[in-house]
Amino acid sequence: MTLCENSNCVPGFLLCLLFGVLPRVYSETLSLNGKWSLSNSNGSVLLPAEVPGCVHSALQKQGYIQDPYFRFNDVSYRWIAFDNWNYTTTFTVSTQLRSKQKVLLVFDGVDTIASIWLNGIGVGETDNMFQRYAFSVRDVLKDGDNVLKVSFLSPVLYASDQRRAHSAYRVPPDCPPDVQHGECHVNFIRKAQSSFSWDWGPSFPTMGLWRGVRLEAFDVLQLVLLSSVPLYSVSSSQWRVHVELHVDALQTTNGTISLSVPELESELIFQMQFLRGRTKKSFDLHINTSSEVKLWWPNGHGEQPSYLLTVGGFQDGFTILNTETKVYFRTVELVQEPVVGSPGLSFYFRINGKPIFLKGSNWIPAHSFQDRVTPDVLRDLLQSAVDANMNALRVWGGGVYEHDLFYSLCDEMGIMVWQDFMFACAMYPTDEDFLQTVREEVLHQVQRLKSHPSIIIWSGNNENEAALATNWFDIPESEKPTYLTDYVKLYVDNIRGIVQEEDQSRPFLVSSPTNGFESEQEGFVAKNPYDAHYGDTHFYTYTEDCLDWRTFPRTRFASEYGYQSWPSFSTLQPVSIEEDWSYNSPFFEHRQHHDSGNQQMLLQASLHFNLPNATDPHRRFTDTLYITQVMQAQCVKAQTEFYRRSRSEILEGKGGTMGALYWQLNDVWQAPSWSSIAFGGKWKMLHYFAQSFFSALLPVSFEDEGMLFIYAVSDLSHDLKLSAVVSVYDWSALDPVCTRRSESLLIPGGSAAAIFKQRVNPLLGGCGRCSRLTCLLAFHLEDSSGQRGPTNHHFLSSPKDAQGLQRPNITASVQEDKSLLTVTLHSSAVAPFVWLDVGNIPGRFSSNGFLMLSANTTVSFNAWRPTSAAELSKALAITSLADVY
Ligand code: BMA
Repeated sequence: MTLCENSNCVPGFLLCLLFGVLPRVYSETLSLNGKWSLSNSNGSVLLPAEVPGCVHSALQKQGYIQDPYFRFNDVSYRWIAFDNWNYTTTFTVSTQLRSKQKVLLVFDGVDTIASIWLNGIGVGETDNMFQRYAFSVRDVLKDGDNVLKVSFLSPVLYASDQRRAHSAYRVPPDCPPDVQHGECHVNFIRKAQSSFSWDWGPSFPTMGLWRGVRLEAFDVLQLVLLSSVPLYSVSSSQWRVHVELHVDALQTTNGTISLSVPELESELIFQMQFLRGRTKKSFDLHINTSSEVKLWWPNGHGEQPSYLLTVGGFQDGFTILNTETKVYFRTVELVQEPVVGSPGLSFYFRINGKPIFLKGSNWIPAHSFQDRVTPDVLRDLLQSAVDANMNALRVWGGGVYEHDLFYSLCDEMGIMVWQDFMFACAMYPTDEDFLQTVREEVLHQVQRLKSHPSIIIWSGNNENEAALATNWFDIPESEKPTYLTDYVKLYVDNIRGIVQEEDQSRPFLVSSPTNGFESEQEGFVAKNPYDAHYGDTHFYTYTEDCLDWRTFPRTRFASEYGYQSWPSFSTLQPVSIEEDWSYNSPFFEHRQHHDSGNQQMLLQASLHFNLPNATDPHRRFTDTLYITQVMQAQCVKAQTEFYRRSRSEILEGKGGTMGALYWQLNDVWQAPSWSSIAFGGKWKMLHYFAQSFFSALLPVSFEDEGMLFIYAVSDLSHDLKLSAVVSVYDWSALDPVCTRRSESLLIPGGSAAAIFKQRVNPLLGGCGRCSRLTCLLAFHLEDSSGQRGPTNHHFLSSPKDAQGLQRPNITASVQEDKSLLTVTLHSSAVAPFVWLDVGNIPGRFSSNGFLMLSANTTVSFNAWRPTSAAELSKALAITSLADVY
C-alpha cells in the first residue's frame, strides 16, 4: 500500500523520528578472502594461495613456476590445467554469526568446475565462471575450526568430456588453429572463451576463486540485490526510477519502505509485505516534474552527473533495510529506420535524443589471470581511452563480464559500453543443462549491470551469426537447420527472452556483426551479415593497401577493423632473452597467434615504407618493431577517417556511418596484436594517433581520381564557420612552399562535409617546383579565432618514394620545471613519424609519432611514477622514418 508519493509527504528522516527507528544488527558478514592452501590431485604440490586468485598465480608466487608469460612458458605450463586442484581454508565463526537464522556461503566468482565441501559435507557445485553462487550452510557450521574445501576439475578435461558426451552431432570448432598453441572444446564450458587461446592471446585455462568468498548471516531478511534504472516517458515528459529489490525473507515480514532521491525532492513511502523466501519487488519512483534532471552524457558531449538514491526499510521501530546507490539519467535508442536513397536501414545510437557517433575500440581481458587486473590497471586503461577522445568501448564476447569497478569508471568517465554476452566465434550446445547454466548467468549479469548508464546495448554473441551464414566450420548444407535451430534457441529464445524481461531500458542485438532488423527478418541469420546497408560490420584485410579508402566498406557502423603491430622492445624485454630479439626468431614465431601475421605486417608496411635494413642486428630489430607500429597507426587512421567522413553521406545506398570501434584497445600479454595499448599500459603509436583521429573536430583528406578533398568532420553540438588551410611542404625543407585557404563554410554540429576541393596537379603546379614525389601536404581547420582541431597531413606518394626525405638528426633536451617534464626537439629536416621512447619508464607523452614540420617542437611527459629529467634523458631514444632506412 502506498502511504504517499513524491516530496509533498513525510520525508524519510522525519519518518525515522516519528517511528523512533533504530538500527539493529540483523546481518553479519565474514570474509573468507585471504590465505588458503592449495594442492594438486595427488598431493605432490602443496602451497599457500591467495583468494581471490588462481592456481597459476599461486604457483608463481610460491616459486613453483616462473612468470607464465616468459618466453614459451604458456606451452611449458600446459600441465597445470590438466590437473585437478583443491583450495582449502580453515576458519572459525563467532557465536553471534552462528546464532543467525540463515547463513549463506557466497562466491562472487568460481572458475569454473568445482564441488564445495564444508566440514566434509558437500554443500554445492559450480559449472559457470560467470555466475554468483550462494549455498545455505548454517547447519553445517560448527564451533571451533571449520574446514572449507573447493575441489576444481581440470577445465580442459571437463570440456573434452562434455564434447564426448554430446554424441548426437558436432559443435564446432573442435580445436583452435595450431598456431595458437591452445586447448580444444572451450565452447563446452562456461568460462572465458579466450582462456583456451586466441589469435592475440595465450592458452591459460585458469582455475580458482577469482572473486570474493564470504559468509553472510542474517535474521529476518536480507537485501540480495538492488537495481535502479531510470526510464523516461515521452508522453508525460517525466522520469521515473524503476527500482528492484531482491530480498530473502526468513518469515513473512511487513515493513515500511522508503525510496528517495533527495536532490530531486522525490520520495516514495509505503507499506510492504515480503513473503517468506526470495522475492523481487519492483517500484517506480516518479521524479517531480518541477525538478530539473541533469542528464548523463557520453565523453565529449557533456557531463556525467549522478544522484543518490536512498532505500530504507523499517519494521517495528527497527531498520531492516538501509542502503544507497548512484542513479544517472539518460535515454538510449538504437535507430534502425529507412534511409533516403538507400535500400537498407540506418544503424545509430541516440543518447538523450541526440544522434552520437561512437568513437572507440574493443576491450579484451586485461590479463589471463584476472586476479592481476587491479583497480589501477582498469583505471589506467579507461583513462587512456578517454585521453584518446574515445566515447565507447565494446566489451567483446570472448572474455569476461568485467568487474563492477570497470562499469562504475565507465559511468564516471562517460564511456558508452557495448556489452556482448560471452559467446564468440563458435557454435554452442543447447542441451538443457547448458541452457540452464546460461540462463542463470544471463540473469545474474543483467541484474548486476543494468543500473549502469554506461551500458547502452546488450549483444548476444561475437560473430556467431556470421560464422553460420558464411559457414566457417564447413557444416554440410543438410545439417545447417540443426545449427540454425540451436542458434535461435540460445540467443533469441533464451538470452534475448531473459534480457528483455529484465531490462527494457536499452536495446538488444542478437550478434555482431549483424544486419539487425534485417537479420531478424531472415530468421536471425542473414544471408550476408556483413551487408553494409544494415547493422554493423567487422572488416579485416591484410593484403590490400590499407591506405586506399576504396577497400573499406561504407558501413552504417564499424564495430571491428584493425591491423596488427608488435609492442615496443621495453614491453617484450622482460619476457624474452637476447636470442629472441630478432624478427625471425622462434620466440617471434611462437608469440604470433595469427596465421602469417608477422609476414602480413611487413608486407603491408612495405607497400609504403622501406623496411629497416640497419647493419646492426639489434637496431634492425627495434626498427622493425617501430615500422610495424607506424604501419598499424597509418592503416587504422586511414580507415577511421574514412568512417568519420562518411557520417553525412549516402553513396550508392551506403554510408551514414555512425560508429568506428577499432579492434582492439588493450592486450592480454606481451605479443603482436591489433591493440593500441601494449600490455603494461604503454601507448603504441596508434593510440597517440587515436587522440587526433578521434578529436571532436577533424580535417580529413582523401583523393578521388586526382581530385583532393578535405572534409571537416564535427562531433560538436554547435555549428562552426570554418575554412581549411592547406600548406604544401617540400620533403627537403622546413618551411611551407605555399599555402592555400578555402572559402569558409558553415559546418553544422554533428556532420561531415567537403570544405576543400582541388585537383592535385594544378595545386602543385601553382606551388614552385613541387611534384607528388617531392612534396607533401599539411592542413588544418580555422575559424575567426584561429586553428580548431589538430593538424593533419596528406602524402602525395608513398613515403618510400619520397624524394628529398633526409635523416633529420633530431636532438633533444629534457627539462624539469616543478613536476612538469618536457622534451624540446630540434630537427634539421621534415621528419615523419617521430617516435620518442623512454624504455620502461612508465608514462606517456603529450604527443608522439608525429610529423615534425618545424625546427623546434616541445612535448611533455606525464610520468606514472616519480622520475627525473636526468633519468628521462638517459632513457630517451628518438626514431623517425628516415632513421630506419
Ligand atoms: C575478430 C574478433 C576477435 C579476433 C579479431 C582479430 O574476429 O572478434 O575474435 O581476435 O577479429 O582476428
